[in-house]
Amino acid sequence: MEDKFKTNILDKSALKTNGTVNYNSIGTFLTRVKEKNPGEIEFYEAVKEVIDSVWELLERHPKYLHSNILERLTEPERVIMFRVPWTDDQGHVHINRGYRVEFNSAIGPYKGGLRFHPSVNLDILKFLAFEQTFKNSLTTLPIGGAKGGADFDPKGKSEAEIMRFCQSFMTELYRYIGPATDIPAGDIGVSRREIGYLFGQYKRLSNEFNGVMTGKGAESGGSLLRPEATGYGLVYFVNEMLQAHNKSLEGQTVAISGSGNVAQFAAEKSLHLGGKVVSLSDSDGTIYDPKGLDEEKLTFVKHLKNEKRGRISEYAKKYDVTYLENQTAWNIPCDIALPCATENEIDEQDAIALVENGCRCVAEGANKPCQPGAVQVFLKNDLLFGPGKAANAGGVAVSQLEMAQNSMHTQWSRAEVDIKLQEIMSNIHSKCITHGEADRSINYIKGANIAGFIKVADAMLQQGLV
Ligand code: NDP
Ligand code: 2IT
Repeated sequence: MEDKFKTNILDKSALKTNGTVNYNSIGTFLTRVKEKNPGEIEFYEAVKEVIDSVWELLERHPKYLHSNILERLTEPERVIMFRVPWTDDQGHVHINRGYRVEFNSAIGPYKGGLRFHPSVNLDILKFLAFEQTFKNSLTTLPIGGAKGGADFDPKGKSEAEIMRFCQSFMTELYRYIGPATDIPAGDIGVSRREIGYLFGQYKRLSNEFNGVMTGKGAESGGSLLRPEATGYGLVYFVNEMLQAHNKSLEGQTVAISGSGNVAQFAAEKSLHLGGKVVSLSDSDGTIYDPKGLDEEKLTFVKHLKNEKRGRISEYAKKYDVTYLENQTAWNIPCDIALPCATENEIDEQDAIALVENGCRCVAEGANKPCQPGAVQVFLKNDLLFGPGKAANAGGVAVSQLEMAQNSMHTQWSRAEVDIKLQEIMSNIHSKCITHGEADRSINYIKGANIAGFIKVADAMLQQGLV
């Protein structure tokens, strides 16, 4: 049976079986993705990266092509779009657009964050939900992939406005989610504060206190170490990559972008492991502190960003260091770069600058912060490159640990969660090596994509055409 299909694929003609059309080359498949999702550039790039990695595997295992698993995997199971009306403190009416992209539930209930940012649109959320599907698979935990959010800008809003927006958003979303169906969490612009308001409204509407959301405050059933998990996990992953190449973080200079949840705790764990963190940023600019952050400076950043909701330029004023207005961190000399702000923040020129300034390791705390051209520069120059779906998976992994604790009505200690997080990041690293080992080096992108793909695809085959 397999041989027959293999012959058909090599015939270079579209393979027709039972009315389904499969694809005889990456090119024809990707053209079809482009045509079906016009203008969705971010989604297309995310799909292309995965397909480039897994195509060889598909050719060796025609069962995937025969069952048209690629087309099934690139079509979200469900997309929900809805109106979010709310009033500001002056009584003016505003309308935002809310979304939940429930991408794939083959290995578990839909799971992924909510993003509140003016740039949110369907393309970005489909890309993030697609990535999330493979990331969640890589964690080895039973969670499917989703993403959601709204084109709402939390900046400059009062506490009451944030609460009213969250309540209105959840008043629509609550009917589609549940602890065994879809479990949202935070992302850009959605932190413990917003999760609290969203969860409160869900509880009120459903009359159930359950594990429908993760990233809750510890008093509301949140897991200890969830706030730290993405940043800590990122640095644990970097440590694994360095150790596999007989290196360590001790004494290394680390450039970090962003100053939100992921960046803060990536900086904290880098400090714990002996790194020198020289930069942080926000959408207005970057601070360059050649002496490096310490615990006191980091406490200042957390207060500035999480309580005061100020700008990172205030760090430069307080500690009398360089502020690079409207500039990124990628011209700063460093050994390790950790982009932790948003997608596409490192382009090809930035990548060349990083390499020329001595950077040897890049790991993505954000989702796809490195543009495809930048990734090529890193690979050509033999840098260690940790793709987001592996390197930043610690956040969603601890979210799943929060679900587990909620369903058992218990709370694990910080130390217990930390040990599990380290084990998970180490397992993800091992999977990347298993599937990404090449002649002299490890292609972590290929390793992560193949490992993530196999589990989801096999589960889909087991469950039939649904
Ligand atoms: P936060 O909202 O806490 O912080 C985001 C940071 O990135 C802020 O410093 C923000 O600056 C900056 N930023 C956001 N958008 C832009 C932009 N368009 N241009 C420049 N800077 C920008 O978000 P998180 O730290 O939670 O998320 C950061 C990244 O990590 C995202 O890519 C997210 O998808 C990813 N991620 C998050 C996880 C989590 O658990 N939170 C898990 C895995 C990945 P400003 O305040 O000026 O907007
Ligand atoms: O991109 C991500 O992995 C997240 N924003 C975390 C998702 C989650 O469900 O914890």
